Amino acid sequence: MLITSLAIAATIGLTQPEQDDNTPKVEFPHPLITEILAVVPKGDGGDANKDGKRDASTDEFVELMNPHDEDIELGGYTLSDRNAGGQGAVEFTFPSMTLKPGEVVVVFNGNGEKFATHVGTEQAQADEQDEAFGAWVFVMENSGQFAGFSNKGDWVLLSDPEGKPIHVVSWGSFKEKLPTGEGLIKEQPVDGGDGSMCRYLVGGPIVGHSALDGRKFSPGEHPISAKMTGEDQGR
Ligand SMILES: [Ca+2]
Ligand SMILES: [Ca+2]
Repeated sequence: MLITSLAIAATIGLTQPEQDDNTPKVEFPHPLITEILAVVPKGDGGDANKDGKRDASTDEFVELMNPHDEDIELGGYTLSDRNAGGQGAVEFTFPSMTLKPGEVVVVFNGNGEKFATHVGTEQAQADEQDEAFGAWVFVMENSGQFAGFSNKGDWVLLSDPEGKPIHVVSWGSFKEKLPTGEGLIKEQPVDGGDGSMCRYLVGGPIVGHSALDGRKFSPGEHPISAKMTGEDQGR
């Protein structure tokens, strides 16, 4: 009887893999994209990197986290957009670093920016997590001021250290064909809203950040519910 039940459970498990909001969109050992800021809000409210001024390119960022219960080795993973290279392309390769379960990493566009605090680059990770963001912070050091995400249509592609496309989040319209590959996870935000595109649950959809909690973005903060319901509620 027991064996039969297990056999049935195993069969169901094989044919209908669990798909719920708490099952990460990506399998181990891959990190999960949890937020993308492509359309930087206008005015002082758009200063996502907290350097004191709003900039349409440098305040852009991609946030990822480790949704698994084992360490992730991030070294060699890349972030890129629809531009194939050269002018306007967003390209970033993580240096060797370990991302522990639940840890968050933010990669700012940051072209030409001088960050005062603990910020990593493609060459080396930061010496410690940045207190201002409560996360590991990196800067892409893109080659030109026009290297950034298009507001009208673009994508963020995460590829593994072997160059295999793992996860792509796209928005708007563009003439390029989306990347393809076996097992590639493709997502589009449910509702762009304004501000960033944000994932509330590790297996849930990506939606407009402002629709979730009224804020425009939250680099370094995942899940966002922690700040809204916890010790910062009365701030
Ligand atoms: Ca800024
Ligand atoms: Ca966030």
